[in-house]
Amino acid sequence: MKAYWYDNKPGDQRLPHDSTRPVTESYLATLGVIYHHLPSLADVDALAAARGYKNRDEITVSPTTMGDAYETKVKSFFHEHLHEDEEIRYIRDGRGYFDVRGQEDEWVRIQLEKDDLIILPAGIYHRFTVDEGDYIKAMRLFQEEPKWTPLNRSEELDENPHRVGYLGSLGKAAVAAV
Ligand code: KMT
Ligand code: NI
Repeated sequence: MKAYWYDNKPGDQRLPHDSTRPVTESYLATLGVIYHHLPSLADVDALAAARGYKNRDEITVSPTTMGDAYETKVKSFFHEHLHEDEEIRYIRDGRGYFDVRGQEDEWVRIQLEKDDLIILPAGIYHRFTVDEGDYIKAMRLFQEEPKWTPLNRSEELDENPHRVGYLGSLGKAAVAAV
């Protein structure tokens, strides 16, 4: 895992976009983003059990497995969105970037590779992309049935209770007074 401020420069989403300003794991924790390096699947099983996660699947994002749908998929993962549940991903192979919004709404880029596990809290705005290797295999963990509704960022969504609750957990004023 390596985290840094996104450079906001034009160019393909799969490029590193590394501003060379690092972001620490403890800063990520202030956003509610939890990272673990877990070389043993038994540790993932334990984490899943502790958090009440009963189900999982595996997705391979690559031109080989996705064919013509690949480029469209890669672009759709990169639309800024949130979920009403937390998102857990455990990387099995390849590499990718999860971008999350920092305290001041700037992008933080988190590079993940094999044995990296990330937990994104409900309500955090984020997006995902493969890197220039065009290949990642990831385990997706679910509490119940697979439920992946991405809610795209909008002013209306800023009022969503999960979004408001998330901002409240950061200790910021969630909704401006009218
Ligand atoms: C997500 O949440 O954007 C995905 O599931 C992308 C593939 S998992 C690395
Ligand atoms: Ni997501």
